[in-house]
Amino acid sequence: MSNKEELALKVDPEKAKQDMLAKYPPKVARKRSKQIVVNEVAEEGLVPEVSSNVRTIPGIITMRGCTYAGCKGVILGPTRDIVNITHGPIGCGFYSWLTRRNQTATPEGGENFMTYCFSTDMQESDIVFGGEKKLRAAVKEAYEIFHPKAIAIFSTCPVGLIGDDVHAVARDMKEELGINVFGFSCEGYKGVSQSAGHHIANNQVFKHVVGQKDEGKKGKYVINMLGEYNIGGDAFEIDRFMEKCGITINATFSGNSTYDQFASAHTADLNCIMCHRSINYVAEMMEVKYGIPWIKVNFIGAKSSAKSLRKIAQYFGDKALMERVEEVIKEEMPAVEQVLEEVLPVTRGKTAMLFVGGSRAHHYQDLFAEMEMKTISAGYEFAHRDDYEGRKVLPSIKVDADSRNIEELVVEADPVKYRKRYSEADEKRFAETGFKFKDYEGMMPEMSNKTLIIDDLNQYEADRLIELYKPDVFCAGIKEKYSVQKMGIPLKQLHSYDYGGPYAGFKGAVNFYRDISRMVQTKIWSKVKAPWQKKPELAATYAWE
Ligand code: CFM
Repeated sequence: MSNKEELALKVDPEKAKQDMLAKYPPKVARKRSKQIVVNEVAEEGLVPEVSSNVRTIPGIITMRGCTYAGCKGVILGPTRDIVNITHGPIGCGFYSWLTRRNQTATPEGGENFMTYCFSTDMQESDIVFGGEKKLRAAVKEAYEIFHPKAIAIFSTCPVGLIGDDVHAVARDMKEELGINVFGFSCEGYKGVSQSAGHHIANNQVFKHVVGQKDEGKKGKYVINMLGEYNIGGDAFEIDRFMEKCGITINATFSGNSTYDQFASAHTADLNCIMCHRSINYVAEMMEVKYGIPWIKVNFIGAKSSAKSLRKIAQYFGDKALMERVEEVIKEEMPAVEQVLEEVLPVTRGKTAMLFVGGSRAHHYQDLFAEMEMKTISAGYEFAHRDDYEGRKVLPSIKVDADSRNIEELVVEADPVKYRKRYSEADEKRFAETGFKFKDYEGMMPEMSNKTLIIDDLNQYEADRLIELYKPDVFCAGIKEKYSVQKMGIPLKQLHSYDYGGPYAGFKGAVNFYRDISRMVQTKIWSKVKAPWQKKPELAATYAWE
């Protein structure tokens, strides 16, 4: 055991929790104490309840983003040939423009509008007298210049406040222009985080796009990859080895995707979910309406990738595919193992903390485990209880007013397009082999006892965690990066990958091993001292102290 691992284990997690809560006023402490949980895995993967998907306490400096970000930026952002118009003042459009590193590969003659920033640039007069007229003009102008297949309209906060009806505008313009135009009521305040934006985006894409085109990609094993956004080229790597295996990805939601991929998504035979939080709604609805089952996969980590490939092959139950998958794994693994061997002497026994989004704080633990690094604390920014505790808790999740605010679509089997994807014989085979659908077990059952699980971590708690545990690497995003590094700890951005990546699949694992081994070796951050660390000049207390 390394010194760091020993040190981490010496920290009593319950004391660490109390330490973090001690500075809060009683009401805040009470709320946060339900979101900070010491992990304990009981039989059947039962874990303690984590309060999540609840409102952030104002002023607490959260890591979260807004509903508009989850809808426009996360789900629709990576689709290259839909013109995405932000209806609002220019800031929302400008600051959500090309910041997420979702890459795309436009074929010869194809369209890519991602490099453009479309906005209605609302002014004070639009806020006072209404912005619908301006929005109509913007849709028309975008159509005349670009002639896209589809135009999407995203509502920012003021749109909801002044009551502009983006859906009515979309309907009218669809009729007038003869292309698909649809709107999203994804005002930033619509939910407690970007998670609400995912749900809103899922609903509208399902309602207005999926099922519009009956010709999908042809292949023997046709799947959709859901919740893979091609950050740093992850989807390219997944495409590479899928192709090697002979598996056809019909649509990716939404990394490197096109309008037609969404429109023909209902033709695939299996939905594979990477990021459960952002896209499970579409998967569920596609199952009900079109009969496509879904499974959870994880292509973060070489072993996890191999496992997920085997799971897909098992679903199809075809011997030739199973053999091909084994061959591909055998071809891919030596290069991975070679680099792993190189880095292990450095990474073994080191510690990591992960506080990211709604899925990566879980998935990346697999990569760290491959490097024999221990995750001592982790949490999501905006995930729900099922992402922490597993889908088994779904029936017990209380729907609060904030969630009720988001529309739940009522979906039925399509009388024409519904098609059962497997036979009775398959069903028997699934039962015999224990093959499970909709099988997300969540983050906590896979984490060790006594690790600290923290939902919606904030700046203050991050600082305390680092002071108490001194992890070897802290994984979060750009908002956290510099304050953590100033405390002497390297920070790996797991949203943007710090301009690196891909980290998915086999080649991605190699990249990650190398990047992390470099980061945990360097002492540079611990040597940097700010003037006030050498000579404190100011001391302060909180108002309630
Ligand atoms: Fe899913 Fe994502 Fe994530 Fe997410 Fe995100 Fe992202 Fe993320 Mo940043 S869709 S939940 S809203 S995996 S943008 S690609 S990295 S917070 S963990």
